[in-house]
Amino acid sequence: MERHLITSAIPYINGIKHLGNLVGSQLPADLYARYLRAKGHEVLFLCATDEHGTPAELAAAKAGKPVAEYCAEMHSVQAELARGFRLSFDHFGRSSSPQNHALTQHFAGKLADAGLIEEVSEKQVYSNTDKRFLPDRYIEGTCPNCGYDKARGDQCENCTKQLDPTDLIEPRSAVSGSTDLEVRETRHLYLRQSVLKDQLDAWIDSKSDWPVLTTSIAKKWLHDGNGLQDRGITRDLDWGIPVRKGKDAWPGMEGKVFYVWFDAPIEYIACASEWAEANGQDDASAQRWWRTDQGAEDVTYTQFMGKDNVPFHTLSFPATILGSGEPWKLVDQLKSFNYLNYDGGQFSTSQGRGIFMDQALELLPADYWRWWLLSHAPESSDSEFTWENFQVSVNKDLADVLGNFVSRITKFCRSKFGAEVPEGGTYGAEEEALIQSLRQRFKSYEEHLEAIEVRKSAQELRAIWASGNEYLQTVAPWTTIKSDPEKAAMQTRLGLNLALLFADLSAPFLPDASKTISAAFGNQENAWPEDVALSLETLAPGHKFDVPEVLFAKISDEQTEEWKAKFSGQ
Ligand code: B3M
Ligand code: ZN
Repeated sequence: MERHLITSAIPYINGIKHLGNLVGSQLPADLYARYLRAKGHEVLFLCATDEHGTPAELAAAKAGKPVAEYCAEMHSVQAELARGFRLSFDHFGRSSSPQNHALTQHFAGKLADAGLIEEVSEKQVYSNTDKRFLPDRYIEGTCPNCGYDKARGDQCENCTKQLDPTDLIEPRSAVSGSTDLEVRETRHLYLRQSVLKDQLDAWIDSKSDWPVLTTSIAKKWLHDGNGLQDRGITRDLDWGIPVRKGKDAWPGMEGKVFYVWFDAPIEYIACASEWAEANGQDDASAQRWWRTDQGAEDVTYTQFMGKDNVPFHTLSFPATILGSGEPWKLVDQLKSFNYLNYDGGQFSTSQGRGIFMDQALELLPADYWRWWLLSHAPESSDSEFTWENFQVSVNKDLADVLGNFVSRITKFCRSKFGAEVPEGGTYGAEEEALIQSLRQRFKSYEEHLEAIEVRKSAQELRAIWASGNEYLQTVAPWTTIKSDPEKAAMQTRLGLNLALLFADLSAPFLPDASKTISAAFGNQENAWPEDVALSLETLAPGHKFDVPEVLFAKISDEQTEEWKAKFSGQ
């Protein structure tokens, strides 16, 4: 049995996420977690809300609520939506937790002890209109790197470059739009990442199995221009984790908080402590996943994220961990995703363009979305959601292939042999050939899942379902029964077992449909096959079953048109 720690990038608290956010980290992480659990491995799958920094403050101000109250409410909303999409987190934590406060302050103290923190007097943009400093997202302007005119003070969304507010061309306040800005002196802590450059470089070089999308982004920030820059890790904000050196006050840093990107990845670790607490276990059970001196040496740690998050996970967070000098686990496998676009453009929260998690679940059950999103995951390049494509995918893959197979074989059996699995004779050439081909497909399905090749896994799963339909079509038990009822019974028995096998294999993608199918067969213990031929003998003759309810309804052209208009934004 292996031990797998899995984290998904933690979504910002500032509102409900769209489907592009979902497919960029949480959903593929869930697929992988479900697969590894099904294989019998020990898994700890963690996610949380990212509650600090300017996104949280700005959203709370917009909602007219105190920021702590806003965060608590949005956390519940996001947790509920995660359940709706069947995201199987072992814990969905909060970066504002007491555990993360303490751990973030602890890391800052360790980094200071190691001489990796520098106090810098720097120039920050101050808004005379708003009477405050404008860090990060409080300021917008044109990106000096690519010319995008809505770049934020912390990062350009368009080219992923990490920025400082003073880098922006034609800056304006995101609060008031004011351009009455001036530059003032303020003191901040900087993490001396540049000192760790060679260590980080060597560490990234040791990751020969990382996807190119990941390493190329990391290498770019290590070597382009002036190389790895030191990063400010404190801010002049009210909401956040107060700057302390471990448990001690930090003279000169009163009233300041840590930068959200400093404490957010530390929440991956703190979240394990939240999980332990929530489950009535002591903290040692959390450290068993994170500290290589306390049991985590055999843990494989995999992170999931969108490509814009890669620099923070390959450089900044590892710099925090390496710099602490303590034996925390570093990431082993880092799976990053490109962007999902929406119908010829981008998803846009402000323009209401695209589909958001709550709206999606109001239209259709989670499995429909999970299937489309995962089978079209933006892995090798950006991908695009269109309603036409969604309709085709649901109707063909889910309704015609998987749904139809299960309904056809169960209904046929009920009408010709009754409510129990029939006996029948032994396999013939067609059955042997089917098993042979399924063995091959199952092997490559597992290999793709193991390698977190999301689209390829989906394709292979679909091909497995399709081979069931092809088999039925070829052997046609409804014809065989006229001349050779024994043989038709055997074919039907195999068909019913195939339906159950499909349920087990589909569970990581389609947890609900998988349950519905297994329930029809009396809630067979969902077991990941060891061997395809053996699995196909799970349902013995005489085993009772029901015809499951319709698994997937087809999407009509009218619905497609209606939804397309509804979500186009204005
Ligand atoms: N909250 C950005 C995002 O939601 C950020 C990720 C933090 S991961 C530690 O894409
Ligand atoms: Zn840019």
